[in-house]
Amino acid sequence: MTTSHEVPAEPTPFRLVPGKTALIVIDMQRDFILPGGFGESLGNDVDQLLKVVPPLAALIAAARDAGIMVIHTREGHRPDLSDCPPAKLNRGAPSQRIGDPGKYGRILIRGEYGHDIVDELAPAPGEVVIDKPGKGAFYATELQDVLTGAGITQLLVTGVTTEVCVHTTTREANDRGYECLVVSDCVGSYFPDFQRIGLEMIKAQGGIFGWVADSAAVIPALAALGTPLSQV
Ligand code: C5J
Repeated sequence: MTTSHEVPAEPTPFRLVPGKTALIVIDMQRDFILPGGFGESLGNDVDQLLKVVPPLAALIAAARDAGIMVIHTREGHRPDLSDCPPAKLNRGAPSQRIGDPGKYGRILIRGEYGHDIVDELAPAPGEVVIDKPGKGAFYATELQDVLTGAGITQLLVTGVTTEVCVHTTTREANDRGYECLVVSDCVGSYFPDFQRIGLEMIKAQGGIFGWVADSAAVIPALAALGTPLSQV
């Protein structure tokens, strides 16, 4: 077992700070991920997102074992759509818009089956679940208060989709002063090109808004968080 808190990340190693790190799991919702759901109805290849589930389940388990805070987010809206601006609502194919009936209930509506997180990644009792009406996890949510209250300064960022909600959240977290390590095999895009370029954009220019490493690099460092610093 490694005894280093340091993740071999790009563009530079990323040192986990005990007690300061949280894992954020963005929008691993049935509407985006499951076959026959909203994402697939838009013509997307959901296999690109489904393949994120096993490594992410392993990362979440490692975070829980290490005592790391795990935060989940869900993109969605009130049943009356009062928190969904027309600019967002009136987009996409008619009859497949937010609030319309889909295979897993009304699309991206809070309380519907499709809005909730896939069974394999279900939040554990006591874990924070942030309901967000936008792409970013800070907009119109309590996320900043949660992180401040817990003394968090670093985020391990995971979830879907890489170029949309993962990017929006990571960019804003970076602006708010958080060090963000995006876990490459635990984020997913429907589009392989966007996945590749999305990850490159994060770590370009000396890590313009974060670091990137895969879960095989992160999990040993998480395990080491349970090791006294004197042995690291
Ligand atoms: C999108 C998301 N892609 N969670 N949402 O609309 O990235």
